[in-house]
Amino acid sequence: MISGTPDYRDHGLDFPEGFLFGSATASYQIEGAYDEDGRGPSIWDTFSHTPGRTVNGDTGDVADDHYHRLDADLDLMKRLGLESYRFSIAWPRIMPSGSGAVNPRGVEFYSRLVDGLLARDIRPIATLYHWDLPQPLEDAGGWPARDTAFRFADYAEAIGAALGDRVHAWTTLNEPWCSAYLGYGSGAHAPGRTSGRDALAAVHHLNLAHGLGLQALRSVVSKPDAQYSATLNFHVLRPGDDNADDAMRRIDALANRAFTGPMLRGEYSTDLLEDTADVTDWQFVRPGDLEQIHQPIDFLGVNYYSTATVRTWNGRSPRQTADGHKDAGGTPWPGSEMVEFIEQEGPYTAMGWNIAPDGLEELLVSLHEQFPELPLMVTENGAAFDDQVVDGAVHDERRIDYLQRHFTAAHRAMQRGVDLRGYQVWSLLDNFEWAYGYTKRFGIVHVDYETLQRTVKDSGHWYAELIRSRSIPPGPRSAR
Ligand code: IFM
Repeated sequence: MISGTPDYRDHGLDFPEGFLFGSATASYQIEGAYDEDGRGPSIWDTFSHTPGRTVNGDTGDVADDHYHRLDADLDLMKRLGLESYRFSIAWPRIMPSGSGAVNPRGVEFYSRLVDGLLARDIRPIATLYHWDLPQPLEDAGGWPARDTAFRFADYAEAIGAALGDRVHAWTTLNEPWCSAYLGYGSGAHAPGRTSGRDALAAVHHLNLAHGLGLQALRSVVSKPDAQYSATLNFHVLRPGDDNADDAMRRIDALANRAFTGPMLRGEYSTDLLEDTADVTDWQFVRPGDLEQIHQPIDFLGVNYYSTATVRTWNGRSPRQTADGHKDAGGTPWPGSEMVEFIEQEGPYTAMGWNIAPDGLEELLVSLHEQFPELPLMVTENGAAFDDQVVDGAVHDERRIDYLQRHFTAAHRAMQRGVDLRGYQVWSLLDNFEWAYGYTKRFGIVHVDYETLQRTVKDSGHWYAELIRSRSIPPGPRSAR
């Protein structure tokens, strides 16, 4: 065993029984079959079909064709030894117009998926919303409209009733930060709107949807030990200069506490309301909403990729959006446009994101300190690199190195008392990376977009060994 390395390249560290090793995907990113079996259009269909919105005009029409290759993909998961699979359910397959009648063929697909997982002894972790809002609901106002939260609860009840006897864990929302601020603030994501006020209204209605959705699920799910959660993408902040305290506080309020506050404490923090007072008066928060949102959960899902370094804009250098996301004209930071995201020290992944495993350890420990009773799960972590298939193999050493270092970070957090229940690597398959189309490969399994052939990358084999041994194997740069 090698432990305590300064670069997080430990190996031989054991994970306890019950810790769930899995992998994650999302519906629009892998399924394809965008107009089959009664599926209605989502905001991502509209957005990706709008010229100029995605790199190369890529769409999710076919994606990985997972919809038609379900059994083979399930067998692949089994070969890797996955203990859990985190997938998302496409709301427009279940309720094609966003509300009203349930589409039995859509339900049937996810029912087969869940049964296929259970038959292979893989625990299903189902996310209800990973960004594919039915287009008719966007036409009626989208997430800035209060009604969308109530339609989400109806959808949660319908799918909860159908799958609630079998799903191990439910997640209401994936990364509502992206849905609200990239979808309605910067416009880099669907539906591509650029209004700070709408972005903040979306924040609140996503929070409300979480609370209403949890209650709806709990009213119909029959599996007695089913678990409930939400998944957030936290911004782990670093100071960009000696006067960065205010910049860090502002981004922490908008990105992190705007969701943990109402979901886990039943409040919006005063500084968030003050920072955004010129953008909105928050009158969309109605009496009783915070009680509806503040529902118990069994674990908090944590998505982590990199850190962000901020300072108050000094007017000298070009402004950047957070996380390298393309800025489509608006801001993802309503009321805090004076905060500048500055370039961080490398190395970087193909997304241009810095690799910082210490940020994961710090985040997990910090969440544990803030919410000591709340178990955590890493629901996404992984990296994009420009992988090539050579003689039938993909030697993605940099991804193995990335994963080894982040599993080490997770293990260190557990040694420091964090109740971490599992780790879902993003992603099982290369897939549609939103506005970047198919140009960024996150999979531990390579997908050839011409033939749709799957090739397990070296990182997939390395991860299979980690799961088999329940211990971090050496990586390409480990000290031996
Ligand atoms: O691909 C996305 C995923 O949909 C949400 N979390 C981040 C991933 C990488 O950008």
